[in-house]
Amino acid sequence: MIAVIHGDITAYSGDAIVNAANKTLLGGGGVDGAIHRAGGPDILKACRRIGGCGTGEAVITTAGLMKARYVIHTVGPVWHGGNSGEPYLLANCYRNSLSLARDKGIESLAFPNISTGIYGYPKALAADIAIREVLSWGKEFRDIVFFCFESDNYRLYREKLQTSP
Ligand code: AR6
Repeated sequence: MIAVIHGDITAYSGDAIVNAANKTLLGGGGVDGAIHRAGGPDILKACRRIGGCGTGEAVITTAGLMKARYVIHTVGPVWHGGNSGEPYLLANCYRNSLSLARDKGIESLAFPNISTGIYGYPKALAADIAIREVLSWGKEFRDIVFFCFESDNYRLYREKLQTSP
């Protein structure tokens, strides 16, 4: 089932939470900061051991003190106007996160609206990519949730998912 929730992704109690991280994996603002605060220092320790992550790639760690078991860290593209491979890289975030989740036997996971905060990706364009990728690669999962922190993203996902085939 694909669902849309308006709220804080750190409260998710399924198997895995996806984090919109940066290439250092050492934490930051936005959802990344919230996940590290809620999960505690074990996440940062695991991230240090991994050592970094390329744009569009995904890596997995413990979820520390959160209810979920894992955090999948993926690095979205910074929006530079759309002609620097941003759509391809954003699609890779969703695909690589789903592929890693499948390999780990994860059945339920939650995505934030990757790249649409500090990285400046236009929300409607990002939502089209996120929904397309989850609909085409997410069939094997029991639950996939789009966790929208902002009301406009929540409205966008609700509207677009109602009109998706
Ligand atoms: N739960 C769910 N979504 C959230 C939460 C939360 N607790 N907090 C923010 N969001 P952003 P990016 C939403 O900026 O654009 C970090 O510093 C937010 O409203 O977190 O991919 C990293 O370290 C927005 O819709 O991620 C990187 O340096 C969405 O999450 C950089 O930001 C993504 O916004 C990544 O930027």
